[in-house]
Amino acid sequence: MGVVNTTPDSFSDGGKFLDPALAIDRGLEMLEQGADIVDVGGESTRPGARPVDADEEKRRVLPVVSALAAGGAAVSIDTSKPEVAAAALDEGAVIVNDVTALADPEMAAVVAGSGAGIVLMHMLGTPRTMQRDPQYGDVVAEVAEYLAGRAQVALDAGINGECICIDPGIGFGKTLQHNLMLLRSVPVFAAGPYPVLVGASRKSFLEHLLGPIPVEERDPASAAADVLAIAGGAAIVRVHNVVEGLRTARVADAIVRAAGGD
Ligand code: HH2
Repeated sequence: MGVVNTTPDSFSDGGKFLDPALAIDRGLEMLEQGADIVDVGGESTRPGARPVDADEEKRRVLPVVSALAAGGAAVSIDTSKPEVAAAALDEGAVIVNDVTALADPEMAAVVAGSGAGIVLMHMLGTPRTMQRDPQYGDVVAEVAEYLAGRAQVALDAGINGECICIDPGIGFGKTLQHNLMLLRSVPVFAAGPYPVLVGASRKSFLEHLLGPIPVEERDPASAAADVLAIAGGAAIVRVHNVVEGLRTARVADAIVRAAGGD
């Protein structure tokens, strides 16, 4: 899954693709580079980010979603607003990536009615507050229990189980240790009935581990996390650099499959 953020303030590509024409070019380039999914977002969720209203978010993402879908991309819309999701699905998006995991009950109805895929992600708190001293008793058990509960909410709303994907939410209300524990525990999440998505790309836990590194120099470190996520059974990795991300995924996947003998 390649990431295109049409925002002024995303932590990695903020301000680069505010112009829809540039965002479309970037998304089409990702498609050509081999991305299976292009995730389009119009509201940053980085720690401390300020919310954006639905009209502004739609203005940012809809032309991009529409052009990428027309260009043959499987588009995922990264939003927690039902109104934005519904409009993006009308423009051809096929997956809703909701970092609040259906916090707005209307979102479940939008997704159920459309037959789209849904990514349910774990976050502790909100982007404004999530990195203020996050605490868990047992982070892996709590995140797994939360995701199972949200998947049940999705099923109860009429979303087909085959359309559900779960994501432990790397960096969303987690300390370095929490992130490392979750990445190490991908097999726990992958043992359940739903495919697992992992988004470690360029995130600040890498800096907490390694010291300051500019975001655009974080791809090899991101790849280390992706390899272990894939070895642990992750089905989708969310990346900013599709060329490097795909090479990483293909090598990791080939090794996993060789080990399985199929
Ligand atoms: N991470 C980000 C945004 N959306 N969605 C899922 N499912 N999983 C993630 O890990 C995830 C996500 C944050 O990355 P990015 O979109 O690059 O930054 P920003 O939120 O600042 O736009």
